[in-house]
Amino acid sequence: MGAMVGASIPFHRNLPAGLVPAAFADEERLVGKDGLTLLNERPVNAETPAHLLDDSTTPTARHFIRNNGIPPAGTDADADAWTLTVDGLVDRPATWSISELRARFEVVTMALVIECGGNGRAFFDPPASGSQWTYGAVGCSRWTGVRLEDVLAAAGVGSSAVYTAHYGADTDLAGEPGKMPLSRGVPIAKAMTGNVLVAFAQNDGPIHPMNGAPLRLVVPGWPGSCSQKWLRRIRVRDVVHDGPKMTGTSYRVPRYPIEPGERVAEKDFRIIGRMPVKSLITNPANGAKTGRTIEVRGHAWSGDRTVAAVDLSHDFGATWTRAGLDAPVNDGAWQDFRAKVELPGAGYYELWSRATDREGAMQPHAIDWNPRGYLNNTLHRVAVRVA
Ligand SMILES: Nc1nc2c(c(=O)[nH]1)N[C@H]1C(S)=C(S)[C@@H](COP(=O)(O)O)O[C@H]1N2
Ligand SMILES: [Mo]
Repeated sequence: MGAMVGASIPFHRNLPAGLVPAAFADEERLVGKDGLTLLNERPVNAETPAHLLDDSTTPTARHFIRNNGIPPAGTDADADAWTLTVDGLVDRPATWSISELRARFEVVTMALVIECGGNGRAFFDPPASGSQWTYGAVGCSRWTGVRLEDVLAAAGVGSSAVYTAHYGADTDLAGEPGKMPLSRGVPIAKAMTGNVLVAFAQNDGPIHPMNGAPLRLVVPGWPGSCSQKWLRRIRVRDVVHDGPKMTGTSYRVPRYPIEPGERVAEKDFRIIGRMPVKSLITNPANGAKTGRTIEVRGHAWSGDRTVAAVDLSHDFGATWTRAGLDAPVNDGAWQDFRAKVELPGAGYYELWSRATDREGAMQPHAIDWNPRGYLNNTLHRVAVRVA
């Protein structure tokens, strides 16, 4: 509880079991978060302004929050008793505590991008319903945990296995018992990638309660919804998982290009796999008053791929300059870019960033419109004024 309110609680022994500290009522469970913009209160959805994502590693306090239901309460107290069950099409179903996971499997730390499939939805025209994320439903924290690959191998994945199914401890918004707000999964091949983690630490500290403490999946490069928080169970299935938010048009896009606003039959949707190439300018902040010389900084990423180049423009795309781009610190991390930009004189400018990945995929200028507002990877634009 102390971690959640951001201070020790001298009278903690007097706290009645199940009492929700008043701090949460005021701050809508953004305790321990810094500068996030609250989009929805129930469930809590909060994004990070782009300029607060300037660090190479996203601090825990600045990792966005995307909840589909009501998070379990008091998970910090439960951490010792928390277990993960692996069952379904496995030879040796098992239940492990977090300390057993630590002892049994190699513990690794990796910087991994989690981006909500609906990041950028706010810019859809006609609008798409759902949380109106602008740019900040993305983060790249350092996650410590064990590889899902190792966990599944220990359980022995059956030859007819097709998909994983992820279950968390959060509950339905309406409070209906046994009803889950979200349960997604990934193809076995993706689950067996070495950077998919069952994580129990974030940035060398505890996972923030709203980011899935004490145990969560981190599936970099795919929609954030694959990264089940408050993880309790992984079931291996011989069919594509059909849990809440796996079916219908959830996290799905049309199989073919459509016109904005066009209606598409449900059978013509496909499940989103890897996320597209994208970049984010984190310095300067949008709307900043600057001098003529600016250091432009940011990050670029592309699901399951590395980024090959980031180009910047300050003249609405007439000319482009290549930015300096770092290699990812590990597979699944975003890549930092930076460039010195000289603006010719006083006035209004826009800085545009455009990433291109190793396969030649480049960020587009216009949104590839889809009914649910997913995968907006248009280039990032930041306005600056020079006095
Ligand atoms: N149990 C559970 N896991 C979940 C969710 C949820 O509602 N419940 N939301 C998912 C979605 S849609 C996203 S984008 C990521 C966001 O992770 P974060 O809140 O740690 O940023 O968590 C995913 N994992
Ligand atoms: Mo999401």
